[in-house]
Formats: sequence, C-alpha cells, structure tokens
Amino acid sequence: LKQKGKALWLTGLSGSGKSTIAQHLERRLYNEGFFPQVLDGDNIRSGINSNLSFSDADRKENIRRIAEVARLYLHSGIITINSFISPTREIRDMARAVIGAEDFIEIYVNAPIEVCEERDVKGLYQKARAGEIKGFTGIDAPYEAPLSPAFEIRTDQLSLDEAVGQLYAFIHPIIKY
Ligand code: GGZ
Repeated sequence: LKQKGKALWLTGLSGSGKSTIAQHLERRLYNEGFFPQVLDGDNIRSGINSNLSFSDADRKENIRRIAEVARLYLHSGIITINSFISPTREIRDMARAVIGAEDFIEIYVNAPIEVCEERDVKGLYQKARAGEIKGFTGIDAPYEAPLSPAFEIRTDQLSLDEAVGQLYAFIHPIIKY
C-alpha cells in the first residue's frame, strides 16, 4: 500500500455538505490509487448504531463507537472519511483520544446555519422549527465550531469540485507514503 492510514474527521451542521464531500473525496482518492472508506449516517446510524437516538448521551455513544471503528480501519492502513455532525468539542476530543491525535485530522465543513436551513435538503430544519423534531443541532441543540481545525471548507463559498479539490490537495501529503 502506498498510503498511511488516517482518520479524516468531517464535522459540521446538518446540510453543511459533509456527506457529499465525503463521497466525492472517497471517489477521488480511489481513482488516485488510495484505499478510502466513508463512514457516515448511511452505513453507521442505519446499522451498528441503529439503537441510538440524538440525545446528548446517544450522540456521545454514536461518536465513541465510530471512533473505535475508525481506529480498527486505521490499524489496517485504511483512510477513513468520517462524516458526522459530532457537535461538541468534548465529543470530538473523545474521538481524537480514541483514534490518536497524530492520526486524527479534523476538517470543519463550514456553512452558516442560514445557508444550511435554506438548503434544507431533507426538510429537517423546517420540522425542527415547527417543533416536530426536538433537539436539532443548531436550532435547539448545540453546535460548537472547531477552534483549530486542520482544515476548513466554506461550502457556501466554493463549488463542490473546488471544495473536494482543495481538501484533496491538503490531505495528499498527509496520506501518501
Ligand atoms: C441533528 C439529526 C437529528 C437531530 C436526525 N439533530 O442532514 P442529515 O440528517 O442527513 O444529517 C443529520 C444526521 C446527524 O447524525 P450524526 O450521527 O452525524 O449526528 S451526531 O454526530 O450528532 O451524533 C440529520 C439527521 O441525522 N438528524 N435528527 N436531532 N441531526
């Protein structure tokens, strides 16, 4: 393998673009000869974590298990692209501690909440505003932006191709053996 295992950790609000960037980055890495694996709600919250809610305690347990899975991949030399809100500094610090600080690459996928709410891809912000979803991140549950992420992507200012291109350029020297 010509790669170093790393855990890329994408944090950001619902609708900030984490999963889309993760999927496109995975494809790009694969096409460049790397061996990546996306971990996101589609393959984690629907499976191994299907018993977890969005309470504070369950979000913490969600991220703890994900970090343990990312650690297993890491020890097999695989690059994980972890795409989860992971809303608090405490939760992300826990993930960093499980994975190991040297292999945990924090990436802030940043779009203002107004932009995320305007996009409202799944209609969840509308439901949260209507009180049909309680404890929605950014509405009535906290989101703490990273203080010193390794990299930040403003998805309200960049096209998808630009965002993925910039992120790829940033991580390439970190993952290449
Ligand atoms: C935030 C929620 C909630 C609540 C359901 N708060 O945009 P999405 O739909 O596809 O991504 C969101 C996803 C967040 O799951 P995570 O595992 O990333 O969250 S955490 O890291 O905080 O554990 C959203 C949907 O689940 N969703 N209810 N109350 N997002």
